[in-house]
Amino acid sequence: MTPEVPKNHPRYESLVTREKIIEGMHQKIVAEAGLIAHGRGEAFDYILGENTPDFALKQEKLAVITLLKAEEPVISINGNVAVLCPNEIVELSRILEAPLEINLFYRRLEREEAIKNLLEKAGAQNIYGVDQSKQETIPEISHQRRIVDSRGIARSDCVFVPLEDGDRTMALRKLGKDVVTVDLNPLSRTSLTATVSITNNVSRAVKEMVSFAKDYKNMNSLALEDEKKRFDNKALLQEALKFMSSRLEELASDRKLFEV
Ligand code: PTJ
Repeated sequence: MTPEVPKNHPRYESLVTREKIIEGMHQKIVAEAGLIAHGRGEAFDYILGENTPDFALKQEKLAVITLLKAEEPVISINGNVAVLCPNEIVELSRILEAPLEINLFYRRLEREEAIKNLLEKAGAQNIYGVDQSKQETIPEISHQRRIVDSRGIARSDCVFVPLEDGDRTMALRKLGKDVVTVDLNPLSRTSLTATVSITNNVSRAVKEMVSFAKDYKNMNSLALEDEKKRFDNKALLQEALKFMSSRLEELASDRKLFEV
């Protein structure tokens, strides 16, 4: 049973999100390690100011363009993402025409079922990753995530993998696939090796990507290519780290902060 979070609590949003993750774990949607992952994310989000900075909006635009230009984009879903932004990820999948595939690090049938139900409630129709007759193995990946859907990740040229572990990102890149990710830690192996890294909270990032996807969807291919040239993934990732470090410096020099 989760406690009521008082609306006037100064950290209301953060506490409500934390409760969603805990409740998700009780419902077998989120892995136990998902709680630890969430805590790590929260710490980085605190440094970010719990808002989307300009560089992240640019990363999100580059991510959406990359997914729109892909031949067979796929969105990989894990427990944390399913709980944090089910409606938004289903909408993004619809706009980008990128199927959703459940692909878990801590793979268990009951979790796959629970995530499938949650996504269906949010409006998803054809969810990959749960039909055993369509399973294929990617030998380059060393853990449970090697089992993928033959209609989805197996043949996709561009996989969106929010909140990912580094091994799979590297394996998918080695297989020649583009990888788009969201990870609040700009120094994680995932962030460093993805084709496009978004340094933002997945709850904000996916919502903003939906809005960019609506804008870009009707752009012709040449205009989209020109727009893409405005953004450089590595430079934006460097900007993310510089942003975090200068924010820490600013906070450290803010005397008022220490007068509480
Ligand atoms: O549901 P499963 O079984 O597939 O497991 C999912 C987790 C997330 C538990 C699994 O993939 C895992 O262990 O991931 P890691 O290696 O802990 O990496 C998660 C990354 O996501 C870390 O770098 C966190 O900083 C980051 N992160 C956590 N919460 C958020 C986040 N990034 C963006 N938004 C968040 N809300």
